Amino acid sequence: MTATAPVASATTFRKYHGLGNDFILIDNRLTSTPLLSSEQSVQLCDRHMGIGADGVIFLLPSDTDSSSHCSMRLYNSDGSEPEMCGNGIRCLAQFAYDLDMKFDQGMLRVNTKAGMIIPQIMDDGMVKVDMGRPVLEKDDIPTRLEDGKGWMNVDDRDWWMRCVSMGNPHAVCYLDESQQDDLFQQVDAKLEHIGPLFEHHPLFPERTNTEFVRVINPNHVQMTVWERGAGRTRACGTGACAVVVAGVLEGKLQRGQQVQVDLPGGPLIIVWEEEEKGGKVMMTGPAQFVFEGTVSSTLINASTN
Ligand code: ZDR
Repeated sequence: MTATAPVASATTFRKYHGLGNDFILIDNRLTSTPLLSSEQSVQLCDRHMGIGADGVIFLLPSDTDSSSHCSMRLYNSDGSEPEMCGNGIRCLAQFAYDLDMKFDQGMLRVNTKAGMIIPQIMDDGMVKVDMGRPVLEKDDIPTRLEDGKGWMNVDDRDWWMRCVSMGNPHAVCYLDESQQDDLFQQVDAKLEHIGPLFEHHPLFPERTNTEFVRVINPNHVQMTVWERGAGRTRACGTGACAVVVAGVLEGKLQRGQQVQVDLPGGPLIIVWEEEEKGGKVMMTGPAQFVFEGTVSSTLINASTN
């Protein structure tokens, strides 16, 4: 038996990352059904037995909204399907650009399960994304915390949480400023322990992404993230947006100001526009092509059985 499967029955992919949040991109423009199942996607995300990624993203035709250029769907590395992905949509925009898709004045209108999201490739190669308006109503986030905020006792400690949806749910914790440097290190060191306790807490009916933040100054914060369905990742675009929205609501940051959010994989620039300017969140950051390849059909077929 040969080690390599016939190319004719295999699926081609490209790998991209945004600040180390890495994705397998599939050109799925010929059909509106994702070419891979959630189980197959889990296989491909495996860092030892697959390609390795935090998720698989499908570039689909625009079938639900004629004003869009395309649609995006994705699976987390655990096979769950999130509504949105901030770093992922920057990678999708770069992927579409590399496939020579037609943009409208540099912008790509993308249907997602969180509505229309509009990335734009800038002259310096960065991707700027109109992430839309944050969702703050508790039932829509969703969370059972009153008013979408409150204290939670997790791992024998009380945490003040502020919840925000950027299409997907986030619970943001600004660490007590008097001891934030120590706390940040402690939290980061035991993220694998406390992250799942937040992710699966009954206060979050759809589970949650969780961010812990320290303030460097009102235009600069640092965060670490435990992602729903993916665990510790190097970056989280929707998370960085949620962190800035929560920071404004908590009185730590200013609305309409540019904020640099340092993630483990590098910085993103986020602005939450004033209400009169539309109230949207704008995110700017990189999207990097890494390599392309063909998946062994043995791998794909194995995960369907
Ligand atoms: C956080 C994320 N990587 C991004 O960049 O926005 C999105 C991935 C989806 C996330 N794990 C979820 O909501 O389940």
